Amino acid sequence: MASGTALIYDEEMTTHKLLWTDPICDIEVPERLTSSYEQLKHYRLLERCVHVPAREGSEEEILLVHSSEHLEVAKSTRTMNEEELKRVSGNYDAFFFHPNTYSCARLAVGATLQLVDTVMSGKACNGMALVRPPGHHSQRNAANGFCLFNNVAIAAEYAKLKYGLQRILIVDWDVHHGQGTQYIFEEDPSVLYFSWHRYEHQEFWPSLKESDYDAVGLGKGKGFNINLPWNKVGMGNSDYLAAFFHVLLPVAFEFDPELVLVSSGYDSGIGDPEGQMNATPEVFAHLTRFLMQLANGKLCVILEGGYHLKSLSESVCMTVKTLLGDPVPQITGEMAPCLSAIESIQNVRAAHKPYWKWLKYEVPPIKTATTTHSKGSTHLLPVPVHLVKAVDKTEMKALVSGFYADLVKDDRTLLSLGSMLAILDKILKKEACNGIAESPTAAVSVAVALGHSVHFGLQRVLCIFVGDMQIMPNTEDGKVLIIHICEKEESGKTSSKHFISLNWKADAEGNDFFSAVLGFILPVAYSYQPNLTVIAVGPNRSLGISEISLLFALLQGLAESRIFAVIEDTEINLMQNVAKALVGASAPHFGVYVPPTQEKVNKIKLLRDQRSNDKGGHLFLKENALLSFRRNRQEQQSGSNENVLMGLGIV
Ligand code: X5A
Ligand code: ZN
Repeated sequence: MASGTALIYDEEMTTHKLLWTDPICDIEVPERLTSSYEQLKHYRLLERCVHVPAREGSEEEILLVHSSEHLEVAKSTRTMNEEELKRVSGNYDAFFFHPNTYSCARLAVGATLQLVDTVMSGKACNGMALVRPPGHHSQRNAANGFCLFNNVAIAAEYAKLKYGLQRILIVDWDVHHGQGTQYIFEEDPSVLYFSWHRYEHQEFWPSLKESDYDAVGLGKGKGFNINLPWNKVGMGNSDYLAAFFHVLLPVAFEFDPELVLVSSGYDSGIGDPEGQMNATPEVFAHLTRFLMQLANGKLCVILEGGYHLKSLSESVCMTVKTLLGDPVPQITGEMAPCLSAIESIQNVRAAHKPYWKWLKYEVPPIKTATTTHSKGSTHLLPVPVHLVKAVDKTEMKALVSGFYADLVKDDRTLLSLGSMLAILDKILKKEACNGIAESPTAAVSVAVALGHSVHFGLQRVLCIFVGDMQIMPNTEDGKVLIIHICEKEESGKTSSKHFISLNWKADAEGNDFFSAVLGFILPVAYSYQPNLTVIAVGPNRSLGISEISLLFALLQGLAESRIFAVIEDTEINLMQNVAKALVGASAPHFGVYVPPTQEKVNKIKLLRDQRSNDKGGHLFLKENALLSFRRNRQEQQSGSNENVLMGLGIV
């Protein structure tokens, strides 16, 4: 069993530098190498590594990946003057030549191959190469994004050839998409390429369609190219860990590589001017530690980007320290990935589900979602909830104009519909388990929500209205069941198969509502088997806060706990209690159970009878069933377990 960590570095690679002004390229400086190296020295990590000299990669090795034209152009720059260098550089997107560039690039290739040899021969079990220029943007026939030769891609081809490897994993945690590496291995199932990258819906460099999650590889290589685009800046430790847990690691373990190469850019770390991300240096210790579990520990880390010298050098140290086997530092901060990250993760998982068995399990959704605007009362919620960005006004106008234009009377309504739909979408896509929306007009919001849910494809939506509400006519026939709980008898509206009017005014203690919930609402709900439960609370509600919380608490057994709350004219107290019930923080407290009045018992009985006539299967207890249950309960006191089960209808 091999041991030791190799470190490969050659000061010569600091001689490649920008000779003119170019605001795009001026961050790729020689100090990136020297400051990383100095920091390794400072932490006394250097002296613990096995030092392996760099060498120049041969032309033959470079030709494993690149065209001879590309090699010749690069070679020809050795003798050029500044003006000529500038002209050739201008042929590429974000690259600069220096008379020493060619030689440095050959050293970068050779250093990478030395690392592969050291690890493959067992002289060390893992290691890192500090190289410049970087490689992952470089393509068969072109320099690109500070890269001349694709060091890591050459190393993969070299390892396949020299050691007969059949499965190599490349993990590209640089913040940019290594499109060069993707192109080289697109059709190659023996190299699994994973890259996460700042993308912002194709706004961020290199702004390619093929950097998105749906680029999964081509031909035989289908499933072996994994892109995880970050559509927001500010991704942090938890987003990176979630990406490893839910995308990279399941696939990597299933792939079972014989060697792991890391395109190790640290521009994905905090402080980097390119990445604008928030991950701290410690996260790289964790990422490294995870990858050490693959390929019998054969892990080669090769430097790519990283432009904040302090962040870069600290992250390099975290990586090397972990390669050496030191304990990994604790990760601090919020441990839940952000919604945008979850969205990207879910998209890439969906795109790769056909190719990887281990992606088949479901990713747990976030618990409760709500939006930021809508009067800004969310900070008063007593429990952690996820904030969703509302759909913006123009987007919203376009969306509602199709179906619901007639419902939208003013801007405030439009705005609240925007928040409402953003939350509902998370629930429909199973990215959030449940959510709360505030609305100035709950009836309108609910009408839109129901339409939207049915449009999305839900077959059964249970909707419980509490309070006075002008319930919009429901045109989604059969797909929505409405229970309206209100104080006043509704004239002209009779209960039907899909509409139930339940007049109920809770007594002072409120706990006679139990009998309505247990005796009617839950049985109806369970026999309906909704895919989503919507609970809307409007004005003049006849139920108190604890009765409403009870509804939320007890309806979580349905629709995979998917509950959407729409609350009109926020009463912060109500919001707080609903939020508590949704995150499962606490159940409402009731005093002593008071049986309902005869009038209420009759009311429930009447509704039940109506329902029973309508529908075949139901969960109402018939009088005799109730009797037999009671009898068994009495017998149970004599201590027979079987009778308990019988009482519960299990045997
Ligand atoms: C290796 C690397 C970034 C190029 C950015 C060009 N390249 N705007 O991080
Ligand atoms: Zn980069």
